[in-house]
Amino acid sequence: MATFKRVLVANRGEIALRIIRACHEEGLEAVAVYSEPDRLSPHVRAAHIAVPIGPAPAAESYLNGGKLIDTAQATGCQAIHPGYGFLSERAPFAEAVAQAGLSFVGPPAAAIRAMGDKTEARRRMQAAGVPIVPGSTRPVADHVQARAEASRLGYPVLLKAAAGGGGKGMRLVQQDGEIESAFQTAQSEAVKAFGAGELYVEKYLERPRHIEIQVLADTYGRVVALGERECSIQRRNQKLIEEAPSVAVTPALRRRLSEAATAAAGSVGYLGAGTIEFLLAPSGEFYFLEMNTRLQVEHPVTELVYGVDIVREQLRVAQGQPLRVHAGALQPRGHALECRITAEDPFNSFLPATGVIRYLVTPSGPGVRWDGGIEAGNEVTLFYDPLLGKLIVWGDTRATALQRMQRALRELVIVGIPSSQAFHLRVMADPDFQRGDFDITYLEHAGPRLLATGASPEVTAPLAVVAALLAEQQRAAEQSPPPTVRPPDRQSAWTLAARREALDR
Ligand code: MV4
Repeated sequence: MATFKRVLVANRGEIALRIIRACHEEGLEAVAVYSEPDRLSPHVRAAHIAVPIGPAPAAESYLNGGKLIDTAQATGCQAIHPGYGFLSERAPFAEAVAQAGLSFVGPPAAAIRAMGDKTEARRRMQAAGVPIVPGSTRPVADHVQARAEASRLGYPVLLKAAAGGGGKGMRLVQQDGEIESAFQTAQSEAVKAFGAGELYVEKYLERPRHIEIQVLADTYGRVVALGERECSIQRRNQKLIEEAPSVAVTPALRRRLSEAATAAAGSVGYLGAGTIEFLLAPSGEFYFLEMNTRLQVEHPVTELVYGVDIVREQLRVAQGQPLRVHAGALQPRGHALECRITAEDPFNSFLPATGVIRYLVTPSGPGVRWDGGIEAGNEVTLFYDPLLGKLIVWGDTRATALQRMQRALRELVIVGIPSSQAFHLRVMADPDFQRGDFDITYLEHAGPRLLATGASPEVTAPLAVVAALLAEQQRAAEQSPPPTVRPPDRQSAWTLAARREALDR
């Protein structure tokens, strides 16, 4: 398998920048792509070459597979890294990349396909000896079959879309009388969302935790598990806070989860980085939920406690190199927490916010990592997900990490649009969260209590406001240009030469 010289990063925001940095550390050049509103984004300037790919709507830019493949070929790339979201879990795209003579930095298309079909995934897991949630392993044909399955399992049950995932098209059914109408609703939702109406039935687990296992697999037959991430702190299927390790996972349970996860990945011929999601019941039993066949948003907490650069490992595996992870050394060290800082107003039902970032101070110092994709002058629109950046901390213990996260959250200054920052501070100060006493229903229950006092000056501290005003005034007084560099509008030979020169110096 050939080694790469140049990789096209088919994504935007923080993950594009994260991948470009990994490319540089691996000695590879990166090609960025950007839509019109992203022309001033940091990922554009971080790359060796940046290519405009279209207007704001993702369908005309970051989801345009043909254009991305053409761009990779035109710029002399050997590979495409899809990041997360967008084209990352589309088997036809992975196939088209290979067809074009390029490497896809991700699993084989067959593995994406097997895990994307949720009932096929359940059958495969069952065959591999991985525990699955009790329920059907084939789609049910109609509400009559669904009812038969439900009475076998006992209520409550969940109707799930076979083509679904991530909670879309899911319906909770509490009793027999509700199943016919629930079936119709779930089916039409599934058709709308995925273009396929097949549904299956699962026993509904009450108050579980969401635990996922990071795996890495190489072309030499090695599959390793990098422990768990605790992802129970979520709201409407959007994770807000993740951590590693989980307070609910003992070393013995970690071994069992890891064994199940490596069996799962091995059984579909997985390659690169992937994540097996489990529900951990209060009883201590765990069940396979689904596999995410991509790099995940929350990968950094695993990196910090295992000392592994997951994106560099992806790039190694894609070049046919062996994993640099040593099984004997796979012990979690210390504790990591991640807060997703989103452009959403927690005091207004988490309404997505838009506007221009006027002033930004990102946290740093001991044990702090900021994986961001925006800077002052950038505009936040509704075209893409609301993630502004991830604040990740490491500490020798969970208590240290919690203190450090609070310190780092107080250092963060975002002026121009509301963000989830203040909400994170309240979660960090919550006794239930501090004790580790939570499950997937935590925010549903604790959210209202945490938000009861309304917006307060805890983050809109007077000093930060003054700093922002001073910076604005100074800029105006000096008539200086805004602190952004204009990206190349066109890829002229001059632009490309200048970029290469700058790198060679
Ligand atoms: C479940 C469940 C309870 N029982 N399945 C939500 C997202 C999708 N990946 C699967 N989900 C769930 N499936 C059974 N049989 C509860 C959820 C669930 C959930 C899972 C993980 C993290 C957050 C969640 C929030 C609500 C529901």
